[in-house]
Amino acid sequence: MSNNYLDEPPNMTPNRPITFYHLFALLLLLSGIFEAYSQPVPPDNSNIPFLVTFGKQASKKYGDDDFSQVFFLSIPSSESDPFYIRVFDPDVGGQHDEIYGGADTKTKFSVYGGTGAWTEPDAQQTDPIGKYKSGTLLDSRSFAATEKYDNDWYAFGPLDPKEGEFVKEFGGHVFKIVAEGTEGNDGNLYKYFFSRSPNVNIAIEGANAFGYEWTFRMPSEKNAVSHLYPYINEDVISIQQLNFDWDDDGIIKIVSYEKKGEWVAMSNEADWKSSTHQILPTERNSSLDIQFVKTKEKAKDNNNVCFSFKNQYGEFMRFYTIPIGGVQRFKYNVNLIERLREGERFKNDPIFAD
Ligand SMILES: [Ca+2]
Ligand SMILES: [Ca+2]
Ligand SMILES: [Ca+2]
Repeated sequence: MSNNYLDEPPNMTPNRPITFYHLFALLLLLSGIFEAYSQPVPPDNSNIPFLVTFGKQASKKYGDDDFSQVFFLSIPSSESDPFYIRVFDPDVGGQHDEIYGGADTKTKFSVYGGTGAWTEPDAQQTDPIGKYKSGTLLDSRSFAATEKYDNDWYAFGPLDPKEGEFVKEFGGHVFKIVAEGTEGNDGNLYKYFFSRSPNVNIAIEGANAFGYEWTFRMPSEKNAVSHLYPYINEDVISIQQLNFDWDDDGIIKIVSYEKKGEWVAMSNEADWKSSTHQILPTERNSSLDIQFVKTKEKAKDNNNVCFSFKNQYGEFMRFYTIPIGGVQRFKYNVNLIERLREGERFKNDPIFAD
């Protein structure tokens, strides 16, 4: 391909045969389709290696505030084929897990569907209190340390999509999976995949997963950046972010069309920090990019952190694995000089100070 193609701006010549730009556009389209099919939790686009749930005797200094983690899966109502909830490394021992003084921890995974699974107000809170286990229990299993499921998958199911709670707002049926650290003081590190198959990961088209509070392990590499993508609907005018046990591991910042990197108040050891941030109309109907950036010289290798968001009404907000409305990027001016100036301006921006 000649350099001419690369140097020309797109869409200048009508009736042009297939060009670099067409191929590029096709590639973008295909990557978009691929994205809509991918359903691991945490998602690939988060750069979060594992979810974490500790046993209830664990110290909160290990990074889990409540020894419980809840996710929801929404499946389009047109779906009728059975599916499986696959859990990677559900055991608490051997590889991946965080063990203190012997592996004595049990984690119970429970799958709920039916009326109230999501619509029960307690299910949309972030603490494991009240009727948060609402709905119909469809399947449940406890795991301790076991070689059989160490560094390997366990599959709940087959599940019938119609057994989820029908929610008109989502155009589909919603399932809930609760992970509880019922015994012990160790950390269970695990991942989910919502799959067509019990034995391999085959994504369910159009499905999406979300949680209100994510407790997760940061990558161990220095300068690593992890992401969460809270959806900002048209009613949001301000958000309150809450984070627990960040352990002074670097910077947590909000990136959006309007925010190049607005720092949030950051927690240290076993405490919560929160801060409130304004949302502009241009930041609505799509997802913010919350970046967790490891900046320290001595990177921590086992930092677990919890994160959640409230809107101005005090309602917890959903972080989807496939960001709704796409992920916002800061809107640089198109003019290169302006863009460079903006980069300069924001470099020294104090942004948010606690
Ligand atoms: Ca393990
Ligand atoms: Ca232990
Ligand atoms: Ca931590």
